[in-house]
Amino acid sequence: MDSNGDGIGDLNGITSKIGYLKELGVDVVWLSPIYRSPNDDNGYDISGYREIMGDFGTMEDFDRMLDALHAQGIKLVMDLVVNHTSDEHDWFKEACQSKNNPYRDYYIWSRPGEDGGPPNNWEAAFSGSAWEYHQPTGEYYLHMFSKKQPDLNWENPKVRAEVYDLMRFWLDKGVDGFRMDVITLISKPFTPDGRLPSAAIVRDGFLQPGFSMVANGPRLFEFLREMNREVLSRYAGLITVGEAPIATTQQGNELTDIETGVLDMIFHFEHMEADYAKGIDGGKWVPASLDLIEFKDIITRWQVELHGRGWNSLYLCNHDQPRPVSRFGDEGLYRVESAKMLATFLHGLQGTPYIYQGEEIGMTNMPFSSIEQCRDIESINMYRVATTVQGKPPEQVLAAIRAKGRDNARTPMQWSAAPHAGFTTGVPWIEANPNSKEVNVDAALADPNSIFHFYRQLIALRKSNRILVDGEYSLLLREHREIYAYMRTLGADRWLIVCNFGAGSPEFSLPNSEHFTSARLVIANYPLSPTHEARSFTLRPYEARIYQLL
Ligand code: TEU
Ligand code: CA
Repeated sequence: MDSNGDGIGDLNGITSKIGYLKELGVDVVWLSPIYRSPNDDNGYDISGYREIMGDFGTMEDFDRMLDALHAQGIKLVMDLVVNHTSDEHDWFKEACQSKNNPYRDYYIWSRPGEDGGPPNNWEAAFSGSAWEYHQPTGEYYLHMFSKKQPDLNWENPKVRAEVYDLMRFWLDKGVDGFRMDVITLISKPFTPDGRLPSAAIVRDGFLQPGFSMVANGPRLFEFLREMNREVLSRYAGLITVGEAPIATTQQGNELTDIETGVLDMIFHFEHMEADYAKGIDGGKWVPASLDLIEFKDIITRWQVELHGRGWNSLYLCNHDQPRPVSRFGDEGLYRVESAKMLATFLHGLQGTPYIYQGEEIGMTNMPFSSIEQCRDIESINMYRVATTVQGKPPEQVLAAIRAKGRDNARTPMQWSAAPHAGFTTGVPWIEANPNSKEVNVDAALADPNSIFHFYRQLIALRKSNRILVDGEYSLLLREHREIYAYMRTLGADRWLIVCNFGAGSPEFSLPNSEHFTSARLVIANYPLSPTHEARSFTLRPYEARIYQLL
């Protein structure tokens, strides 16, 4: 929400909407980076860790927002982005001065490779080599994301001490925890002679995906244990969630184990990749439909394997992902039904649900018709490389951005039917979705059957039913291609969750091995007649039901 008409959402705007979050039932707000930043990657490139980005307000605005959240019993989790800084951070500016500058070793530098080119074949997340040549000192520096996001050298104890210090700065202000950006990438796999080896060749050309080389590196646990000892353990009741690309369930358990873990929970990406085309020519930008069986298998593995040991975070969307109703549901005819179905699926699982702004009113992907409408460096760089170097047709590349681009989740929050979705009285930094006339908070609050009120009910259910928190998960009907059904069990209590992931009308039938004498309907996204059946029934498009079986 923009409070001053400059077209950019800000801290005072958030403060003005705390009542809305409270009504939804939100307990914790995770805020994307609000620190000083040249904004090459929407604030994930930080040039001042103890300052607020001017566009977003002042430190006084921040303090007021934090107090107002706390006054409503809502916690605040900040984004901690310490795998890299901005190239405009003072540490990096110093590091560029000379090879023997005291800050040189805050970053990762390397002589050119044998052929005078980059030291290895890693590709950056935002296209091109992960190494940028620094002419004045004749060395390359590593950047796993944009070249304006140089990676910090966690091998250097001074870097770690700086990070712990800035964490204490925010914790001493009273923030309640951190969402740690790509935290599993901080330990790089240096060879004994200090080099970083090339990645295995999985596709044509010199550059190869580099993430798998830096994820879950050799000293990751050591660093996170140190962070716990030095910072986290000194504050009571913190919430920590680590972003963990390429994490397996085993790593998930190690990181979040209730006894021996270092974080409360992680964001893994496995289910976000279930609709990637497979193989070396596949990936995020190649459209593929969701294989529901594969999706179930991924979710089930995380539910079953972490139960009683680690802890899951549950999400279908964030600022890096397209809108779930467009991606896994139906943004047209069944927008409301499918958004409620996806919400039911998510809130029935074990773990901590994360709702991304606008998901609770069923906001959809943006119909981008030109790259000029996009703001995200990932999409802009990919578009340039795909349409020039790779010679792909612009319309085809744009279609991929419409389906998967991160800007889908970054268009203005749709507060009302007013111009620019009621987000700003000025010109928004990115265009609002044209459907804001119908899809907006005002309309959702006024309609008792809205997606918003359905989310509110689901959140309330979780707060009054231990089974949703602690109950064991078991998958039903694994082979079914349209229905995702599962059971939660806690002692003698059993809840059945049935979700139709498609626009068809499949038959649900509870396996004969499951016995019950009566069924109580907990929640559903369609009206049901008083005499309806719980053992077997025909599902309507995107129908979802939760029953308590007695
Ligand atoms: O994202 C890291 C990450 O691995 C992805 O979600 C990333 O956006 C995607 O791989 C790009 O293809 C985190 C932040 O959530 C993201 O917004 C930042 O751009 C990124 O780190 C760099 O800080
Ligand atoms: Ca503003």
